[in-house]
Amino acid sequence: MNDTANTIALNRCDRIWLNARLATFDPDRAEPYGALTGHLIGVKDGLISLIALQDQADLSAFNGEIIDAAGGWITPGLIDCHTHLVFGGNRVNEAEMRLNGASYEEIARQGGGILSTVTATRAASVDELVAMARPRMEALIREGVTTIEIKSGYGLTTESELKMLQAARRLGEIYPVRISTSLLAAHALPPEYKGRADQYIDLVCDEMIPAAAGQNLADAVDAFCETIAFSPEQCARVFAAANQAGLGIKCHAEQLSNLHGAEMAAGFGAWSAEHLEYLDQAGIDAMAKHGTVATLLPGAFYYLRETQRPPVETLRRAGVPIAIASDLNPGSSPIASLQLMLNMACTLFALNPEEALAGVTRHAARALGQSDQLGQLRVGMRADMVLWDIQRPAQLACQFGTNPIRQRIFDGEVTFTNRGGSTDLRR
Ligand code: DI6
Ligand code: FE
Repeated sequence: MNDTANTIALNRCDRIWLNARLATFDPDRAEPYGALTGHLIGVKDGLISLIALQDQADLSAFNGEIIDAAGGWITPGLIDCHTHLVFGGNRVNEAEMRLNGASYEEIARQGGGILSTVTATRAASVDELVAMARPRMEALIREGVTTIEIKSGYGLTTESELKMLQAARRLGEIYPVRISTSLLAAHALPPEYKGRADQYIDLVCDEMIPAAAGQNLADAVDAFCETIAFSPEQCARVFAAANQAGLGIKCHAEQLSNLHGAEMAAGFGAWSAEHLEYLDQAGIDAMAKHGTVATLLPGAFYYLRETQRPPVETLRRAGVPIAIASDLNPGSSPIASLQLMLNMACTLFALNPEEALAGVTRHAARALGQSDQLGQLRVGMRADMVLWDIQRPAQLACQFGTNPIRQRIFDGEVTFTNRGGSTDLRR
């Protein structure tokens, strides 16, 4: 990787950034944030092709594009590794009920909650779902998010679950963003299966998972392991089917109670277990053993006014990688901001800024099974990056609301700049 003095070959780049500071999040670099100063970064064919000392580079012979970062920081593109960004309708009425005293579980038991979004989602076409999702997608793109995981789970029939995944894939065609999709058919029991949860799980395993895998609509399978959703045994059947279909595994676990869902999911080699407020030591040990990422979702904790915090210190001590995501959804986290989550992860869950940022870069990539190509500034990885007007990386977690993004870079191309230019965010 290191060339000799003054002979660094820039011909392996078609675009370079000079005068940047790099927060690489490369674990092989000792500095906090994997920070590098005095280095240029170059891209070619959508990949990071060079990271090298700037004063050893011969710029005179370079005929690609040169961008002056003017002392700004470049980080990997942000990754929101847990969202329910595609859905019909909204639940502002229920939010108002909760603000007047009703609980999330009470509303769910009355047929509201997830099921009211199911009704609205079933009634929508793919085009309508895409149209409704666009403002949420654009908000994340403006913040420097370059990869977004999107779950189904508001259709709960084969046809409407696939429709949600089609809408998610379509968003990835419209916008310069990488979409990772998860089939979350085991999110809630559809009303037509009332009292027959095991039969619904049969449908998920025998029909939905093979269909989603066969049409390449899902990258992973998720399940909501909770008293108001599905038991660990039912979720285990779903994950066995996911394994058989060759899909990744993710699990909503220990959000409202401890059913030992994370331990069960880790045993299936899950990429991640998510929420985890009620996670216990056995769950942590299993996640550490199997390399399962702990995805923490401070937006849902905040919005539901939870008081039980996830066991961050114990996760840390066990060496479980911690990711942070928005959980963007209409009920428990109607918040289209990953930058706000960086702050909440620190203020509510006591992560430090470096951990929070690793949680939306390197560890988020791992929670999507893509740690080999996303989430770090490293030669050979995808050139998804953000150039920020900040003095130090911690600013991204310690301030909120000013969005200090200067350039969003996707596949090596500058796709958004807040210094004028087009406001159309599409490809
Ligand atoms: N846990 C959550 O926080 C979301 N889904 C889940 O399993 C909530 C989804 C919703 O309320 O619509
Ligand atoms: Fe969720």
